Amino acid sequence: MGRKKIALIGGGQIGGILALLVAQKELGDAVMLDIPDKEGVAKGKTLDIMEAAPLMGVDSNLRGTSNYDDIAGADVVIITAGLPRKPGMSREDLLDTNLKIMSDVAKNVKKQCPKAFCIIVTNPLDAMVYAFKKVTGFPKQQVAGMAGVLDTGRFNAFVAMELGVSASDVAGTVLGGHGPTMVPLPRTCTVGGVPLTELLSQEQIDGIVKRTREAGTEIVKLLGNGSAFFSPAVSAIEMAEAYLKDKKRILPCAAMLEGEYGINGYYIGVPALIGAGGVEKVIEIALKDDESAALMASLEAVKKAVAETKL
Ligand code: A3D
Repeated sequence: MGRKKIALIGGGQIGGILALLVAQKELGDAVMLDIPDKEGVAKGKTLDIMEAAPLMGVDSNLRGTSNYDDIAGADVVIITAGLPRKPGMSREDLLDTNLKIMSDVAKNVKKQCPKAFCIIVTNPLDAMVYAFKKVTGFPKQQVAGMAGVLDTGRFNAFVAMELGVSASDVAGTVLGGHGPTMVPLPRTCTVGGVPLTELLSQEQIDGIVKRTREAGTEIVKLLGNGSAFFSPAVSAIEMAEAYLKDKKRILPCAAMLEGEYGINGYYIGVPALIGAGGVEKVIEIALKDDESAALMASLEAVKKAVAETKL
């Protein structure tokens, strides 16, 4: 049994961190693919990491390319190809440009690695993962969007900061579309087994929910150019690792729903069981009326973006 092969489509800010994490965690060998104009960047970043491998004590071969033949037979494909936001832009402002890119990527991935577990990161997330699934025609288990892991990570980080405890002990969940309508669920969040609602006031919780919804925008404003890249890369790697190691992790991610949560035919953020079968199962949480209403409102935002793809 050889090493696993991980294709990284897009060698920008997130792509670079993904490559470093693949090597550091020895998940397999990585091929970073970018457009011909950026082939040098893909080759440069991967060579740079190869040269760090002996220092990190890890064995992973990485290379850069602009030729899709080089990703043939990949076990996992992580797609970050596309434009990121600039200050003042919504994720939906990226739709037209990124849809063209996503359609092209999807056709090539279908041809080169029809069995790969595919993780979409490109924004607007819920519409891009929908488009990728439509264009490839891959089974729903094989295609997931990365957003919930990150949105939940952000929520958990803010809770940990507020309480002064380890973020590892915070277990929150965020549902819904990846945007300002997302639905953090403080009611189900626990900290070391204690319900969050017993540890923080409603006002503090409301503040954390609001900050979580706007967390991506907060980073876009601070950076001034481009969007978050460390945490999105870590989040996508969690999903890839759950698949490659058959970990059966329950990770919030954009999954294709067929009746779960009363939603049919859309990708939206829900807790999903990820193992060797890809998205093996969607976990349903019994929602309170207000939570359910918030999820439906988020679905409307997702539907609007999906309608714009005309797929
Ligand atoms: P960036 O650093 O610009 O990298 C994108 C890369 O994609 C560039 O190197 C481009 O050259 C490359 N690219 C463009 N077209 C193609 C193509 N046809 N084939 C292959 N590569 C191509 O952006 P980034 O890495 O910061 O962000 C990538 C995407 O992730 C953006 O759409 C962001 O909005 C999105 N993003 C999503 C989240 C989520 O939580 C869902 C978080 C942060 C960023």
